[in-house]
Amino acid sequence: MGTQLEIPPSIFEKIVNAKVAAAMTGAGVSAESGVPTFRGENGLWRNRRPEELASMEGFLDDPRLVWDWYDWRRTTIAEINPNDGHYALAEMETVYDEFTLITQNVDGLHALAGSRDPVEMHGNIWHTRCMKEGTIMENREAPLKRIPPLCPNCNTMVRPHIIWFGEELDTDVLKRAGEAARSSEVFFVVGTSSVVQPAASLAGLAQRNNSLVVEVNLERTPITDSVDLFLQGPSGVVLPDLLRMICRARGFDV
Ligand code: BJW
Repeated sequence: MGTQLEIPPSIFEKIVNAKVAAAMTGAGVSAESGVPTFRGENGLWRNRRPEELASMEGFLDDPRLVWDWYDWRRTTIAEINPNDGHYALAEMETVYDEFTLITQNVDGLHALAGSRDPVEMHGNIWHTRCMKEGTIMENREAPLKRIPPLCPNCNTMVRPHIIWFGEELDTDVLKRAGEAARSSEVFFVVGTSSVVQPAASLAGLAQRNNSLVVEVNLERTPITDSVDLFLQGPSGVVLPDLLRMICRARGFDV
């Protein structure tokens, strides 16, 4: 059992009565499962910043190093499970008439927790893309037998099917995320530092379209001053508490 969150009644009423909601998550939601965040204390890898590793320049400069980083992350993620925050977000799909889960995370944990069709803005760590043919394939080998891995069709090196810095996001993915933010009555922003664009702009987009924006984070972020409600704490505790409160107010079994 968690604690009762302090939420002003007028805001809670909107959260409870909304029919259409969406959530945008970042690395913080997976932190309690054991996935390191990007910009926290353990955000560096071999003294390199994520920006140096997650870019085409970094990859072309040293594909083996970048693949080593992804192999380490894949091997870590393969061993871990979703946490209560992921499960609470999956449950939100049964609470609201429409609920879209948008994530910047590439770890696939939302789908594992039961979110039906997460909008993965930055791709998925279990997908590779051939550098020559552009073929996208699922590859769950962890650790990889060969680094860098090769395309089974043409033997060319593959890259992680992930959006790196300076790369355009997939148009359809961006459209889905934008529509979900625009049409939401409540927009939850969970466990993200809200510094990476265009994901960081979705909260503002939702707010300009009269959505109530609720941020859940351990710390304040650049958007905290402009959100309607800031719930400070670990998402694995805050989200189940919030879900319980919403369900109680709606008369659902909890
Ligand atoms: C907890 C918690 C707990 C911890 N409970 N909370 C406009 C202005 C300026 C720059 C740009 C701009 N538009 C585009 C750019 C450039 C760039 C960008 O945004 N740069 C900024 C850094 C300034 N964006 C891009 O390049 C994007 N492409 C693009 O826009 O194309 C068009 C274009 C190109 C060039 C110029 C202009 C336009 C692509 C961005 C791709 C990001 N890719 C990455 C890495 C690849 C994925 C991978 O390998 O995994 O995605 S970067 C990295 O950051 C990763 C993440 O998805 C992303 C966001 O990080 P996130 O999730 O917020 O994690 P953290 O670590 O930062 O924060 C964790 C948070 O959780 C913290 O707040 C903690 O407090 C909290 N927390 N534990 C709750 N238990």
